[in-house]
Amino acid sequence: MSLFNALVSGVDAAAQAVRDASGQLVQPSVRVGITGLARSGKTVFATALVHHLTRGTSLPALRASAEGRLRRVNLAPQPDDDVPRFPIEDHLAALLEERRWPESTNRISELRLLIDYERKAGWRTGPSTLALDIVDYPGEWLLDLALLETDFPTWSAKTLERSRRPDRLAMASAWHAKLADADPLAAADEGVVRGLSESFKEYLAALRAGPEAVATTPPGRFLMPGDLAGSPALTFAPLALPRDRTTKPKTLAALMQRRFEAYKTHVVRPFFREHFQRIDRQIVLVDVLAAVDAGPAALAELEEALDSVLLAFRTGRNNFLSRIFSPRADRVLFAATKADHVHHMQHERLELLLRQLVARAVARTESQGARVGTIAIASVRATRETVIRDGLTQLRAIAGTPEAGERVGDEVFDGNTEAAIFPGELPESAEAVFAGEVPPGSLRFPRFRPPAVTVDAAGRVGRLPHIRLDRALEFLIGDHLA
Ligand SMILES: Nc1nc2c(ncn2[C@@H]2O[C@H](COP(=O)(O)OP(=O)(O)OP(=O)(O)O)[C@@H](O)[C@H]2O)c(=O)[nH]1
Ligand SMILES: [Mg+2]
Repeated sequence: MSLFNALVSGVDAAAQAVRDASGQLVQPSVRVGITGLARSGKTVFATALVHHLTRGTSLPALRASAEGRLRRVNLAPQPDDDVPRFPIEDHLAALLEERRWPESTNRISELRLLIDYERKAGWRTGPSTLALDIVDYPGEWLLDLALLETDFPTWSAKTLERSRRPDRLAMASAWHAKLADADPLAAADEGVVRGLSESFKEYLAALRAGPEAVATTPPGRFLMPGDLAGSPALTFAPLALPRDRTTKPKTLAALMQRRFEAYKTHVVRPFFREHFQRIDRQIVLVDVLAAVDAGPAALAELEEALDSVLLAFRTGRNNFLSRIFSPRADRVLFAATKADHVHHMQHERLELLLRQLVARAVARTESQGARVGTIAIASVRATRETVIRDGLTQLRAIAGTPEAGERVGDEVFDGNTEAAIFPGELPESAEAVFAGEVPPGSLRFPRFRPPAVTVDAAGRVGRLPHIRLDRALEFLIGDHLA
């Protein structure tokens, strides 16, 4: 590094474009990770973010926007050639032209935006450019971190034990039956391995579709394989091992153990090293409403999953994990999504529920030096507020177009009719849910279609409404635009 560069980067490495030793322009950049469990709203969040930044929407809570310092935001080629691109055009077309939500995704993807902005008045005023890299990846992958500290016999025993819980027995019965037929000490047979693995995956899928609604049983890639579907590293399953846990060479147990280790080496570690470790700012999206609606078991499962997610951000204290990677994310924002399903008078409660769910995990993460925030948002607001009169009482309700096939009470919607719906009152605390004080069916959160956007006489397409997306952005990148 030349003296000039050393001086420049020493003065303000983050805000100045500097040249590295080879004369290449080093662009200031910030990498924002967008994660959450399946269907939590990652893709919609990323799409809405790009939509508003590139369209120059006024975003009052994002200071650079409020102060009129955002000049222009453009898509740019992403920095990593080996990561799929976030298909922003398809997602925008779905929302704006077809009025439907983007397709579900099961792999990591990335997109780069170049934000031209004016620095704040002061000694380093003037135009600048920030590269904003957004990375959308399944939160289930973070749950795999715990596997790194586990060996095959321990993982097998724990996974089996959990599958024998009374509420899970029915879902696991087909897999348990296959397991009873398999002798761990018999010669390894690929057919048996595949059969067990398939059956185990069906159990995992049933868990996710079941009343608990969230899948927190690793391996995270079994239901979210990305490009690895069918590879040997994803073809294994727990075994009922003998008490002394012996695994002789060439046995079924030895092969399963080898695959389990391959999964850790070829799938889990590379993800943490090559992707997670490089994230500067992280947003974790949480569908609190769905979990509250699904009941105590789902909420407890969600709480546990969020705790595991945060484990990934506090490896500093864990000697074993910190040798493998050290995360650099210094801000983590937990966001309760789909807040447009309830009236704004309920938003405070929604955020409070989220805060209670992540409380334990947050305290530990903050002690690691990262700033943690919580917020209730709607990336795309699909409803508006209204009042339903019920005799003399007025109920604070929302109105939107429920998706075709959604039902509320006896009514089944056709996907084109608008309806006013009283979603019910959120409980005051997570404890109330755990105590069973929220009767099943007392909340109504049908899925709504995205809002219809206006098209003016000149053919210009209007903007997607949102709730507090700008506040989330300020938390995530506001300081980089100062
Ligand atoms: N009303 C409303 N619904 C939303 C919002 N964001 C997401 N949804 C709903 O949640 C579903 C899932 O959103 P996605 O963004 O696809 O979620 P994801 O986390 O990317 O899901 P996977 O890719 O399947 O893991 C959507 O299809 C919508 O039905 C929102 O802001 N408001
Ligand atoms: Mg997605």
